[in-house]
Amino acid sequence: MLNTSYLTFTDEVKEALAANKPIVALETTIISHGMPYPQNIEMARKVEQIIRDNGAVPATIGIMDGKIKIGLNEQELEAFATNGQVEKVSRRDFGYILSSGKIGATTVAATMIGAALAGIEVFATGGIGGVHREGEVSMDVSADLTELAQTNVAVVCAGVKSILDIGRTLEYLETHGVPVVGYQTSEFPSFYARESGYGVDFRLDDAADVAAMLRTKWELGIAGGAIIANPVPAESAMNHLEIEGVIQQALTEAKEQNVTGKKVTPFLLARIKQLTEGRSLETNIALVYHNAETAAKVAVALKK
Ligand code: PSU
Ligand code: MN
Repeated sequence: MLNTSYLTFTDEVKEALAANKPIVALETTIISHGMPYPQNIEMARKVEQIIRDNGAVPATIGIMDGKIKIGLNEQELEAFATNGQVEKVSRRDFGYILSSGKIGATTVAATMIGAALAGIEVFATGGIGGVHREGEVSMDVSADLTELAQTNVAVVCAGVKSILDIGRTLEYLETHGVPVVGYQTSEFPSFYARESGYGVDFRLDDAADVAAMLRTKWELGIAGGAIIANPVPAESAMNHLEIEGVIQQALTEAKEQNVTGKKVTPFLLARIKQLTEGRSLETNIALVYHNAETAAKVAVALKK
């Protein structure tokens, strides 16, 4: 049986769980390692408000003081946004970070684990990790993908950034039985851009249809999550070809500077922001808000 003594909840989340209200999980790696201060804390606060405005309760997940916190108060949120010592936590890191009392920001994989332990079925983020370019050589494949293969949480995201190998990421997800749903799109989005040149497995246009698909899968006992791919709104989207040049440059620099392992994604995000003079960050924030809204609608539909 699951040991819930490692979990703590905010009152808001505790009440929502007890009343079987819709809840949307949120990650902390995007706050600690994905965006600079103060945009990260502004985003973290507003994304929670968007979820409330759409009828669900937000649960930002992170690790502190030997506990997996399901929901963070203002002071805790600030710590994730400003403390330079925050570790990046994926599946492998739980035992160490909890037992050592360190502060750990949860990635998509780790947030899915926390959400599932708490009984939360829907999670909103920006983009997920995937198979890195040249991943067939480096074997750099995000643990987000193996988590999606086994943990029952739907992840609403704006697709996969083309800092990754989108084609191989989709192949990997297919092999592991992870459905890739296009929410109001037939094309898999590429984070900053609405297009990628790749399709989705199924297009669904209503949150109710997404909820029905998820409920059916899980009632069948088919374990694992799903990707609900939600393109960035057109007015905030970047040009696919323009961002590609920037990504190429950031990737070359990462290679030259021997950036490897879990440092790769934060390095690339920060470099892309500099190279686009902050425009990539604006797009990133806009797509997170849109994902929060969609995730709240799916969470509400799952409770009907
Ligand atoms: N993609 C983004 N922003 C992010 C991340 C991914 O656009 O902040 C973070 C997420 O937390 C994701 C993690 O789970 O990076 C993937 O890291 P890695 O590639 O090391 O698995
Ligand atoms: Mn990696």
